[in-house]
Amino acid sequence: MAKEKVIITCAVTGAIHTPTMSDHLPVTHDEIASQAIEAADAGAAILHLHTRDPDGGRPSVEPEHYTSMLARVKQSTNAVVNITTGGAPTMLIKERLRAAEQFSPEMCSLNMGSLNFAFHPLAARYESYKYDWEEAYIRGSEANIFRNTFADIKEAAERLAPHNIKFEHECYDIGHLYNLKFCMDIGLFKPPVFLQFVMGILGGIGSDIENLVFMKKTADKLLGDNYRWSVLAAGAAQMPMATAASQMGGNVRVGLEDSLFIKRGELAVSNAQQVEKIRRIVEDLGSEIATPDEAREILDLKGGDRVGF
Ligand code: KMH
Ligand code: ZN
Repeated sequence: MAKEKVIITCAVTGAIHTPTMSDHLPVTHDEIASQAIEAADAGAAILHLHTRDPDGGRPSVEPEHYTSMLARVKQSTNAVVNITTGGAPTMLIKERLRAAEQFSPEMCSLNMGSLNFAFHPLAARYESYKYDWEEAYIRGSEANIFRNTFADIKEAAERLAPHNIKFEHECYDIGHLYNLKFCMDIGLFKPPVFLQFVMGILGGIGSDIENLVFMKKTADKLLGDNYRWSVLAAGAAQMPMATAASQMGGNVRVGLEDSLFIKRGELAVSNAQQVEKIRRIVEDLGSEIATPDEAREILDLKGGDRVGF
């Protein structure tokens, strides 16, 4: 069988990092759109998008905070838009689904279990903050439960079913693969499903090759041929784990949502820089990257002409 092309997802801005942590983190809707478009131009077939309150950069799930950037992204790229339903670990599913419901994208994320989603150790790196909400947000993550119960997952599946959206099933630990299998068995999701193995979040599975192999083997055991997969690793493991995934038949996710760095001790200047780097690695190692239309075919997506924005 011919080797399938590697799909690069870029997660442009998200809930872990705050404006203090990097001046290159896009915060306003114009900045998010511009970086998303550059990332697509660099080779990202899928753009995983969160939004922020442009006034201060707090993570937001307000549909009105998506409108202008979705319009710009659609006008300027053919990339697949994937809207988060994770929002931030402080938010509940009811509000987290509103943007996906309103804009009916080709894809959206879906978190496959509850966990302690924590990033409070980052507070030790900063003495002052740009905005008054940031320190409490980071330190408060020590008490976060990122709630994704079976009832929440069912609510997402049922509310979004009319939209024919393909989920990026985010699995932060082995148990989440079993949760997905259970949900497939009761008819919430039809194969082939798309899995994102999320590694290195404090509260989830650690980033190493043994764990990646274990996740892949468990997914094989539970799902057989009925899935495609990708890896995102938070922080320093982002590129190493993406490289490994690309060599194991998987796909990759990079972006400032999950790591602010381009290499040890050096901040990435943009999302596109991370996309360029993983693209270079993948191509140097003999694989090809998928265009957005090839990603649509591989993942059986509804098409960019059937979205609601
Ligand atoms: N940044 C990831 C570790 C979501 O958007 O649904 C978590 C995430 C969740 O991507
Ligand atoms: Zn996300």
